[in-house]
Amino acid sequence: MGKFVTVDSTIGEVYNTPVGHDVLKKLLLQLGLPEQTILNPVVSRMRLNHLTKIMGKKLDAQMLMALLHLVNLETDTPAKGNGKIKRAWWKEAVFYQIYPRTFRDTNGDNVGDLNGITEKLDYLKDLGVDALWLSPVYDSPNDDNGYDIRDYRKIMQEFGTMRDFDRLLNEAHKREIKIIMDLVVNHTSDEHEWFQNALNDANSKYSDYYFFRDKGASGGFLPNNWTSFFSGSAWNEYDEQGVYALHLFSKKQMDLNWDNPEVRAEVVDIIKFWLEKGVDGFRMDVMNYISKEEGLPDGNEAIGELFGFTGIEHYMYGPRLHEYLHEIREKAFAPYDAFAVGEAAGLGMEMAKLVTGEERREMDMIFSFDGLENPGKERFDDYKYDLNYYRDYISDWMEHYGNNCWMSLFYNNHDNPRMVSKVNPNPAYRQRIQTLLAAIQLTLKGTPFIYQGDEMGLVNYDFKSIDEITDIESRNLYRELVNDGMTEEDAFAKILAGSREHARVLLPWDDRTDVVAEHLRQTPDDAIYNVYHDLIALRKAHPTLIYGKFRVMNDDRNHFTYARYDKSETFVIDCNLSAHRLPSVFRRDDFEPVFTPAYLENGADVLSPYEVRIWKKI
Ligand code: ISL
Ligand code: CA
Repeated sequence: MGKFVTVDSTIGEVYNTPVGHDVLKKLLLQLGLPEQTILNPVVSRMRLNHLTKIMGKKLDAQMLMALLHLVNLETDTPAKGNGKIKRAWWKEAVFYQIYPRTFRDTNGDNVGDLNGITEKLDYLKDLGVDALWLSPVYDSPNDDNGYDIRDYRKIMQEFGTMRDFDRLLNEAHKREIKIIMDLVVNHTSDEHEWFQNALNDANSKYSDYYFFRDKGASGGFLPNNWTSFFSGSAWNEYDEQGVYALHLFSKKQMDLNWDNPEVRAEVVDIIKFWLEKGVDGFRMDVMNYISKEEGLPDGNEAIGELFGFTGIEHYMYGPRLHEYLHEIREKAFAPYDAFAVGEAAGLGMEMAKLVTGEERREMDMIFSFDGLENPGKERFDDYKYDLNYYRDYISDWMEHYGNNCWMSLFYNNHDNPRMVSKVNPNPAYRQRIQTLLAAIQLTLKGTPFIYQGDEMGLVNYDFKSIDEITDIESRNLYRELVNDGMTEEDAFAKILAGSREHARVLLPWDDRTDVVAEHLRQTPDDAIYNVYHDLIALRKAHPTLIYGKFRVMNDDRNHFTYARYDKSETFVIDCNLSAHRLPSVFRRDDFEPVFTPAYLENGADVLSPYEVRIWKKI
């Protein structure tokens, strides 16, 4: 049992609870303060309200209360996790995320399609990929590119037919490639028949599938102050019906009420429908937002300001989250032995342990996002990402996540600009940085998720105007910034820094040869394909790189050296995290290099910019 904390508890006591730990860490991260700020023994013995002194006026008494409430809702503590790691296919697999809309178009309408994925299965197999995660392919009006689902049992027309899907699945399985689907069930499209029924008939059972509030009941005021991730209030007004309905995302993505057991039963049915077809698992969209605090109370304004979204403390680790995840695990995933990875923006490591600890039977894995931005930075900030932070972040998870948990490893997805560009936009370093990122990703403990185009070394796209950007998040934010008085130029610059559109540009397949794998192998600039190919092969040939222990060997700034080892083998990965030459390298006579990118300055006792070398003990 966790310990009950109050305002009289010490900072240390709060930090020792799983939620207190993660929330305090997140606060520090958001403010760009080092963890040492509160780990310091003097500070840690101080009462909680001392935090307001450390963190400044950003943190008020009400915010502390909100924090304590969250901390006390969690009564469990994570298991130690010092047993043996259990083997599983999804721990050994290399995943590849496909954003179907921009992966591969086969009928000339410039929209990727299912047949395009089928066509590239051999390419993916050659690369060494074992499993695909498909972003949503279901019927959708595309307000948020398929993350607004109208019919969970139908394929999006632009992408093809159910027959195309069956063929894709079948062809993938023939090549021993697994497929996981995107399970978007925090919300449905407003065009889903459940929502339409609910809206048009207040007495329908579907009214309780969503969060409706009578306008009369709130005297015409919005039911609460929550804001949407895509700008503005989280409430839609329906004048004709005299109601409000909740949407954490776009105005056409209506939040489902998971407290209604019928909703959960529908979700179980949807999962089973696809598992019956033979899919191998799911990536669960905004998994940690499904349970909302009863009564949907107002969010704390200071928290809202700090994180950019008001109300988030009432659903990002909701009171019944564990219960719901456990329920769908037992009722839907487990009978099919299906795999489930949850998208969990905002969860820190201790919360993650409580969601992924294997003995708890909730999710197999989550995507944690705290590694994607530097402390004090947000996605839409224009800055150079310092990889020293990634080193610290990853080392922490490698060392403390526990053997009963397993992490996902990724830098990119459909919601983020390309990491290479963020680290250093200088094209001269593109190949080196991508190689470095690939080498780290493919030699750590965890499951690598390659995002489409990583293996082509894709960087951010040079959009010239807001008109070229279709993504709803970017467009809404742009409008909001301009409405708030920012110049169009500045607003566009901000959008460019963080837009998801960078990751959603049609992949540049070479249609002259159309044998892209072949093509990539031949053109020198596409050496990155070979880097991924060779690193995946190396990982597969040496289970030590998957299951082995991890140890950091070097603490110097910009110089990240770590070992992966077990009884039979030892690898050392030596990285230069910067654009400067490093005057030292790992070198020992009983080690041989097993990965040497083409640009390696042979024999030099220097690591060139962003250079990575992998050594193996002889
Ligand atoms: O919490 C956040 C703050 O920026 C976001 O990262 C949020 O968790 C994320 O945008 C959720 O993403 C997922 O759900 C969205 C969809 O637009 C994304 O593409 C999807 O990955 C709504 O379904
Ligand atoms: Ca097409």
